[in-house]
Amino acid sequence: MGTSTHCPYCALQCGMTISATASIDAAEGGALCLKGWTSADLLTSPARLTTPLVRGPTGLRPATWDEALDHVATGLRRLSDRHGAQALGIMGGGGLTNETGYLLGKFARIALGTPMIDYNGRFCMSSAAAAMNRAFGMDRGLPFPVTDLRDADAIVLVGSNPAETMPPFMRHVAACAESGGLIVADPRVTPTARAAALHLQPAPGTDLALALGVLHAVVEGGRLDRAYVESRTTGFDAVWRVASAWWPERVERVTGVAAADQRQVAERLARAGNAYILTGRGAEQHSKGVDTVSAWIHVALALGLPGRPGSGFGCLTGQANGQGGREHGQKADQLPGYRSIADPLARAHVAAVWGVDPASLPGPGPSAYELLDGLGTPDGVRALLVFGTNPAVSAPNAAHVAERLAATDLLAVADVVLSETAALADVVFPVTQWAEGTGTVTNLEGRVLLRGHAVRPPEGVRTDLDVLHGLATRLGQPGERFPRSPEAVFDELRRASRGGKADYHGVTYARLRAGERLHWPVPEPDHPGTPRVFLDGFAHPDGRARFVPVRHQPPDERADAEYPLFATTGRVLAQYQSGAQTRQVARLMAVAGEMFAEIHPAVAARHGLAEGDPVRVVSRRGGVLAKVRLTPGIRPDTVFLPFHFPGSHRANLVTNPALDPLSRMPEFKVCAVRLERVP
Ligand SMILES: Nc1nc2c(c(=O)[nH]1)N[C@H]1C(S)=C(S)[C@@H](COP(=O)(O)OP(=O)(O)OC[C@H]3O[C@@H](n4cnc5c(=O)[nH]c(N)nc54)[C@H](O)[C@@H]3O)O[C@H]1N2
Ligand SMILES: Nc1nc2c(c(=O)[nH]1)N[C@H]1C(S)=C(S)[C@@H](COP(=O)(O)OP(=O)(O)OC[C@H]3O[C@@H](n4cnc5c(=O)[nH]c(N)nc54)[C@H](O)[C@@H]3O)O[C@H]1N2
Ligand SMILES: [Mo]
Repeated sequence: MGTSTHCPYCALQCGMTISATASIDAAEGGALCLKGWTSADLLTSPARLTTPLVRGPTGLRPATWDEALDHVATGLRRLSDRHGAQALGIMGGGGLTNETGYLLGKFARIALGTPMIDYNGRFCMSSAAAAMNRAFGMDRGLPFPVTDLRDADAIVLVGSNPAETMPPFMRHVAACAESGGLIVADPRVTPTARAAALHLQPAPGTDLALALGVLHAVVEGGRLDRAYVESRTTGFDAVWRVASAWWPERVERVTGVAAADQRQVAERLARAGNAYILTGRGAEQHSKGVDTVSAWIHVALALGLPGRPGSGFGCLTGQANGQGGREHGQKADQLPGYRSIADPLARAHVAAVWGVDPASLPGPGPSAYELLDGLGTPDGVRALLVFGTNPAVSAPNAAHVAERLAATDLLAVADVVLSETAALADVVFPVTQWAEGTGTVTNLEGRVLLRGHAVRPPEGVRTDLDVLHGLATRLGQPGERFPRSPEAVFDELRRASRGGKADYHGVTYARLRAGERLHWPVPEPDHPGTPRVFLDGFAHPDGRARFVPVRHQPPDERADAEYPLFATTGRVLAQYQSGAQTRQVARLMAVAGEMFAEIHPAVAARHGLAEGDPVRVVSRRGGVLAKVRLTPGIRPDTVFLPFHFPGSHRANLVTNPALDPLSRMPEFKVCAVRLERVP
């Protein structure tokens, strides 16, 4: 017998049981991927932090909890007195529980009094979220249960590689793939693309044009669902004015995707009884990520898919709590319940729950990259608290970001291991990880899960909530405002989210413990939850979905004689994110222990590069060292870099921090590079 919990990694949140010896079994008759099976290795890893660390003359040294908390609280007070509260900032993460994310937002706004808080979801779901909000009036990554996909006749995956990034998800699309209904758009032949009947290989950063071509083909083929467009949407004409000029042959010249294939996509979606379009980071992590997602939403709307049982549009959320992490206030512009911090009614509601004057709440702050870029500058943040993210590796333009992190007057990091960011810190708080604590996460379909406390944490570590409580009380806050009990925090979150879009008021630990499957919104404790939103109407006041005209634009950086190739970045199965956790797991390092660059054999030959050779991939910002991996399945103009490795192997040494104007998402997925041989 073991204790049941959920995997620490992706947004699928597979159930598992852990035995006393920290071995793992899959729960719910499910499967687990390699990362899931080996996740307990980290619970007992020697890399685990168990003592607070404070920087002294010779580097980080062990300290007591009181010393570490006093040091940070004193520094926060001093810097706030001297430079104002906006000199204090927080970076949070979408892997944190709802409780921690909620309390981080509250801590920033009322214990620090600063608008300077954002989180790593800015680098993840922000473009998807902005586009879903714009089109549907609400952002729930999958507006339907993931199991609905099992009955799909056609699924288009745009820039998503779930065979590596959510392996158990492939079970839900297996039937569709077997019957020839899976379509994948990716510049590489990924394991996901191999399962597809039709693989489109667009040039990086051209997915918006591709969507315009498919929309054109839908209309040209007489497949527009006029009744749906008229009764359930607004704005189609303005969108068609743009798309009418993007006939598939023109789109082929921009994207490299054959006009016939674009027409195939339109035809297969239109002919399918049940059809879905889903986007991943490949389409979204661009300086025009929001418009790109919008363009694909338009294809779905033209075919009448969203809000129809058995069909739909969705974005595949990434992190364990990537959905809940973007709902309860650790985002710069947000208050709990997916409320806007600029909305007077929202401010009044949340201020009442917090027992403060609404006028005392700061307004919206800068986005993650802007916050990091400003660290240590006269108007920027001088004291940064980091919870659940490792931006020294995962932020774009990483050499610059690491420099800015080092330029702070005070950097405090709460983590489970000495991440590359923690290694730069003045104070490190060793905290509990997933199975060692209790808390809720909200999975990719908007279902709230209680992650049980399954194993005892090592001596010396505390929870994220303990750290916030310790700091808040030292800053003069009443202790009961920052509870240490996850259930107490959740009960407050329920009230704070009440009446908001992401309404958790009816979710209770008792219901979750009893095994109820609750998808938000859940307005009241007797409400059964909402597995499928949008069936009766969209979340805009008029109940309609909105077409918003969007235009194709080339990537922020063009290829030229000096930088003739495009680099794109992403993931491999056996590593997770910045690798802070998975690089500690020997069984994963044995599979994917080394930085590589996927390069087309013809391009490699032109550069005199062979399999396994060291290569420097160089952009206008810097170069990354990697081993050549000859990859016939990648576009010859494209080089693929995984971003899981540290130091000189960081893919983010080359990435472009050009930001989407709406979502402030950086252009992780395309920048201009050249290859240099390494003697
Ligand atoms: N093993 C593993 N699993 C993970 C994670 C992990 O780090 N490792 N991270 C989790 C998180 S937080 C996230 S967000 C998800 C991400 O999950 P995915 O979105 O599936 O992951 P990525 O590898 O970032 O990108 C997907 C694909 O986009 C392609 N791509 C690159 N540029 C473009 C482009 O311009 N257009 C198109 N159409 N495709 C492009 C890449 O080749 C890649 O195969 O995975 C989650 N699961
Ligand atoms: N080039 C490139 N860069 C990317 C991307 C890309 O596709 N390409 N993808 C982006 C995306 S989608 C994402 S989501 C980000 C992810 O990048 P990061 O935010 O850096 O993600 P992680 O490596 O998961 O970092 C989480 C940190 O929190 C720690 N941790 C784990 N559990 C806990 C906990 O309970 N409490 C606390 N306090 N800490 C904990 C982990 O040890 C780790 O150090 O990277 C982004 N960066
Ligand atoms: Mo992500």
